[in-house]
Amino acid sequence: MPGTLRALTLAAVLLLLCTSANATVFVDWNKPSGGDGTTWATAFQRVQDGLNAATAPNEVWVATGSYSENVILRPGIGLYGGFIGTETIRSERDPAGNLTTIDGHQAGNAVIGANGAVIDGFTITNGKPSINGGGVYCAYVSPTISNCTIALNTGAGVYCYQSSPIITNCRITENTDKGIYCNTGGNASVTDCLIADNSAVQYAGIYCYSATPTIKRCIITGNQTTGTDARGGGISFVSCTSPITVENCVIAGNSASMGGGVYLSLSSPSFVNCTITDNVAVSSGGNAYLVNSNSVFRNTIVSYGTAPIGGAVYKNTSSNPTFDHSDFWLNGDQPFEPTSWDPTLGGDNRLYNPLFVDRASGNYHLMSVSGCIDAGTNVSAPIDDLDGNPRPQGAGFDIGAYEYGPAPSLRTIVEIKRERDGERVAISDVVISGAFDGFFYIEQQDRVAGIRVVWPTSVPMNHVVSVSGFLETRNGVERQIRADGVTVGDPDGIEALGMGNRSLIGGNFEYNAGPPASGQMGKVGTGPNNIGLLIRTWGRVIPATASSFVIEDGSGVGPTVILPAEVTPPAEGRFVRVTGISSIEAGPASVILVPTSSDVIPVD
Ligand SMILES: [Ca+2]
Repeated sequence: MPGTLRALTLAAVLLLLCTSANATVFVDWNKPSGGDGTTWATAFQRVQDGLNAATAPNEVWVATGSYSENVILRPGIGLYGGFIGTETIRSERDPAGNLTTIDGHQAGNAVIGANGAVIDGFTITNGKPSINGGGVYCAYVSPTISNCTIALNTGAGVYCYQSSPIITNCRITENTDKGIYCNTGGNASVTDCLIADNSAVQYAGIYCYSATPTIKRCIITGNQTTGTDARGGGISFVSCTSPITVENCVIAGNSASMGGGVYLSLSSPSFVNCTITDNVAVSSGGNAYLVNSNSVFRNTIVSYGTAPIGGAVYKNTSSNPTFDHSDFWLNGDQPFEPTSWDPTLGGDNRLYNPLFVDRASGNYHLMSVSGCIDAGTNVSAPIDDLDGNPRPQGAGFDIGAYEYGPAPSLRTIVEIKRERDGERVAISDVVISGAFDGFFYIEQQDRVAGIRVVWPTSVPMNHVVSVSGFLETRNGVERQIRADGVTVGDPDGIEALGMGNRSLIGGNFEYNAGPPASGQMGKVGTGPNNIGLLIRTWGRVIPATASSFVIEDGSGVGPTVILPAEVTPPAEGRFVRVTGISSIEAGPASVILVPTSSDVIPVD
């Protein structure tokens, strides 16, 4: 080979090496076929083509869309979804907004793992393996699976055999044969995941057989077995002999025949700062069922379990579990089996109502008045909680998955309404403008904004108050705070804001339907939003029901006035002055909530 040609060939080889060593590979189903994957414009159409063209440690970026493929990851290569298809740096992507789906189209596992591979930002669905697997299949490999939704696979969400994947910040839901299955060996790490509504003949949510996983900050809920005499609704360990810790987890609302929440056999994992609640067993062990297990349950709430035998815990005679600084509450008529066994004795255990913020909707944070606050031990306690907030707060470690602590201090209700549903908020120095059964309204002293507060205990009208709690949207329309703490201060009044009926509700206030929602829904383009404010209006009475009427002021808009239980509406045609809270029902329909009988006064 002549010298010049040899030099040129060498240069070409070097150029090729440099290109492949640094290049991201692009995939976008919506680009013309025949692309080489080197730019978004010339992207591959298929994920697997992108993976096959990549060289470790290159990354493969995939644009939003649904890819009907059965993807085989490659060692050391990161596969990232959630791109719109124009980004130049990875942090510009938005996996939640730009859904990127690998659809296994019932033709095998949706994804097969590889050592050192990353899959991040995908929805992984519709996998159906011939034997084991489902969404993601790992055998002797340990990929990282992060920021993924692994849902509706026929089979397991993630199946591991002799594998140690890192699974973090994933939603693993509605798979037909377990959420996560760790089979025979491996040290899987499962953190910050939701494992919900998965089913299986038995062992539905997470099932570990002869494996040593670490499970932290997970919510395991709504998983259920479908077989007869089936074991393990939420999380199950069988023949797992090495030390295992389950930490800062909520295990709630799962069901099975035996062990609705937790099933242990020849396994003794430690449960630290967990909330095991509302689990159901058809035959025995509502919250937990132990066979030959010596588990330690520390700083853990065991509540509201349901089973004919052992609503809280069933154990066989060869099991010697320890409950330490844990709380038991309302686990049915026969909480423990055998009945001669009482794990609440010793160990500084409690029999407190944990006072969850909203058990009905699965919000298992503690109210400020819960006895579980500061009642835990610091022994082997975690440094954070399920939300990732630092422990301890206050005088000591709390019992349960959530540590009660100070909420971020927001200055005004206006600022609070800008926050999203689920956010924990706090406000002080506001006035109770209306008190009702099970809820009240607070208003800023400057009368610019008010908001509904859900709180089970009655509070006095016209007092200063401090509130902390979680933002929600009631009936999909009205923002409210589901309070976890309320402190009433000195008396102080607030004047109602007079307005015509047509001004009620007002326009949208920085409204975003979400989820999670933020701002406040209103009417389109009709002035300042006044939902939550104490208002005053006038008009003629049109009877509606025994405890409400419509008030008509000639504007053609008639809000419904809802009266206190003991008050009957004024006679038809009377002209009245009404003082109450501007509220909203689904529709949206304007509603005025009247706190007291003296707030409706005839003026004709
Ligand atoms: Ca504490």
